[in-house]
Amino acid sequence: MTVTFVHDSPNTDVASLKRSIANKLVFAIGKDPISAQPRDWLNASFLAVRDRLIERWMRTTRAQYSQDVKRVYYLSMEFLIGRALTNALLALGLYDEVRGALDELGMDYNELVELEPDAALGNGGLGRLAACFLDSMATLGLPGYGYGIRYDYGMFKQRIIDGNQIEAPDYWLANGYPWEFERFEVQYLVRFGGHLQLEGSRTRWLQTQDVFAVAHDQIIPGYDTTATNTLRLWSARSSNEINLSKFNQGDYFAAVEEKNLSENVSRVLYPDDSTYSGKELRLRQEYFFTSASLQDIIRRYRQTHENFTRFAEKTSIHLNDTHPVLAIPELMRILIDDFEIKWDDAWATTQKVFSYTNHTLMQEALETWPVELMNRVLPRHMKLIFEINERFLDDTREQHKDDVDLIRRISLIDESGERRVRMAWLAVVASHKINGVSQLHSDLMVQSIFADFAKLFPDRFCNMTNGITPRRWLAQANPALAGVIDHYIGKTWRGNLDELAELKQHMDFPAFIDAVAEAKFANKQRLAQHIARKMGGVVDPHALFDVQVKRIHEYKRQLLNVLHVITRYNRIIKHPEKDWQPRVVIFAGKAASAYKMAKLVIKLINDVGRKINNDPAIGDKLKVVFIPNYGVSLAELIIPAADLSEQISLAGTEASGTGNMKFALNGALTMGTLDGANVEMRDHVGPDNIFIFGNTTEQVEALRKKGYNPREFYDHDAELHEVLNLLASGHFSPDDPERYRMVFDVLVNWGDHYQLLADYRSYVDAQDKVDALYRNKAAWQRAAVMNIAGMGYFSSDRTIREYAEQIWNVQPVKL
Ligand code: HBZ
Repeated sequence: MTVTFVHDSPNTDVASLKRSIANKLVFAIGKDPISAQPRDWLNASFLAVRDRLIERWMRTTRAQYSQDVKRVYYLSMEFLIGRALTNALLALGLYDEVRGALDELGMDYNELVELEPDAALGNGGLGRLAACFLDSMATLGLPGYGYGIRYDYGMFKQRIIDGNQIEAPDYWLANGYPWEFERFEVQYLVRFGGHLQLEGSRTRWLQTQDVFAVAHDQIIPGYDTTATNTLRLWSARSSNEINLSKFNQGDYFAAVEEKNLSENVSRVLYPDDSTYSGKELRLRQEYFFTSASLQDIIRRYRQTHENFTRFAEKTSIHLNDTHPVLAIPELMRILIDDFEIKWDDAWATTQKVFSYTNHTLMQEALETWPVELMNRVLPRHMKLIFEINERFLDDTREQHKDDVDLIRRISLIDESGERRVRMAWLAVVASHKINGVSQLHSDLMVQSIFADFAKLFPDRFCNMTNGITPRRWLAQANPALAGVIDHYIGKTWRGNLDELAELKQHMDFPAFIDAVAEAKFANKQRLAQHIARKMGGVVDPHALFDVQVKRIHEYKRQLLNVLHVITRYNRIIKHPEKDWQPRVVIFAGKAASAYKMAKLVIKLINDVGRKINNDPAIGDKLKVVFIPNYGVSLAELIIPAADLSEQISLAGTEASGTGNMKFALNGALTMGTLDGANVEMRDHVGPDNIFIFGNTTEQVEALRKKGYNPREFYDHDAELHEVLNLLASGHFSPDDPERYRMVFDVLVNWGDHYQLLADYRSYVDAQDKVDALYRNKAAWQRAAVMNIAGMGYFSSDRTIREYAEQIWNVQPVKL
């Protein structure tokens, strides 16, 4: 039977859209326009827009099936999507029309979009990268699926009270989320615990505690294409609604509690971005979504294939960091236990299917799970990992006789203390490709954490420099600048960011340079208004906006930025008569809730800000602002308004950074170390258009080797000495003079692990150069344009093309 379907109102003119939105309001939401609230209108708009994506979505899916395409599955614990409406409208080319329709309905688009929840199912760079990748896969027409967890509570909301970070839950689903389709019929049983029983050569996994994973789909529109992809997120549903025996025994609460407990697995995002949490619930989350995803992937494959001989040819599964690594033993389990495939065949398939991205070299971020915990929660998987390890070590022993030290180092099981499974090692052993996220990071990766493996499997390691989607990070976030660019080089840069290089041809036209400067100023006014409205502070948009927004972490060195701020403050106090370049130093970012030092840094920024902002001797020459609750939507507001972008991590610690790219694309100049992707950005924007300072990775390493003594810098740099003493004296914390004693100790007495004092002088000198250049408006604007024009390479479309060609071997679907 063929069913034909045609949308009642496929047209996309203002009048048709107006009718659609009104119809949705009445017939889908059930609200009388007379009493409808703005949120109802927003949801009605959502539904009207969604309708116009569905046909494309279905056509894409049908084409994928009929062409028997190879699919790529991006498994990620985090997707930091942000708001969806504007993005969808730009993808469909309906932005102006829907704005116009809402306008005629008496609704203000800008006010409505503020009501959309900011889907924050991620911590930071890793989660946002996944969201940019979804956008690029759809835009390139690649058959790509995102798989993750539909957390009830996303990244916590941050409030600043008395300068302290206070966390509040982010119940982003409170008002419903019309962008998703709940698929009650797509659910899989995910099992935990239990025990194993051998039946001949077969292993049975029995008496498990089970939970259902229920699919929730979001449409991922491609830009300027009918290709449309899916993000499938899993939500936990109790397998036995309530425990009937307990219920019958009269223990109603215990019965309901059990149901709640099993559903906890998709309750909340772990808000740590750099140290992994060894909690059992986290392990359960990891298995919950990888198991459901694997079952779904296999079900889809089996709809068109009878056996697994072509599985690897048709399937790529990408592991976004080690969080989904349990997918490896899960695939082995399904192939061996459920389909009775022989070990060697199952393993060959597994190795062809998986690839893995590493996002950090930091030891404390590398996941290891205790064998004891694994045995208890996932006994079958633990057994499979032991067997994978045994075979791998046997193979290696054959080639590297007697190197017991090597075997100890590369074993999937760390035996040095409590036995633990090394998840990154498992990812490396089972994947055909392993990539870092910038050239520097990929180089360091094979020299440091994966050095042994790089010798064993040199062909597996590669680099995929990160990128960002130009749709959200220029077209959507910065319509003012996007409009100027459109005027000079046309609109197609959205799909081909390399075209931005054409802007260089207009460099000598003052009208162009002025228009770029005017867009920047308008964005600064927009941000100044936000600061005034939300925080009551007044900042002058004519001042230089110096911005550091990202997670708060010692390696990112927000504290070095504060040392510069205090330096500047001291200088102004000493010479108030000088003609200082006014600056507004802006910070934003969340600290992991258990990270004491990061929280102290937030407090410090706020304390320093209070002191400086209220000092009449300082006036407008220097302001310090901490904007609360950083996230995707705030980034869209802040980044276009920046003149200077602070990317000042200790060389060798930031794998790539992606904020750095967003700022430069929006015309900010970078103040950066030679770390992560900053290195490649320097090559693309030109060394004269970026402020590079500080030690290189080699120098950092050399200093560490020879025995770094921060006190030498404290003793020999008078200005630094004064800054640190002022900090320790309680000058910024008269209510608690000892508050920053520890900060002083960390830097001067306890080894200054991230070498702030070693880079201080070169940082402050580079900041002086910033002031000098900013005074020369023409020269600054030229450099800003060189940044915009040089950023084509950092489109996530380029990154995804590289993944598709070099790792996944997938082609676009033909539409
Ligand atoms: O991934 C970041 C890197 O720090 C950054 O340099 C890079 O640009 C970005 C994208 O490749 N890493 C993270 O954001 N990591 C996490 O968010 C994280 C989350 C949970 C964890 C560990 C790390 O358990």
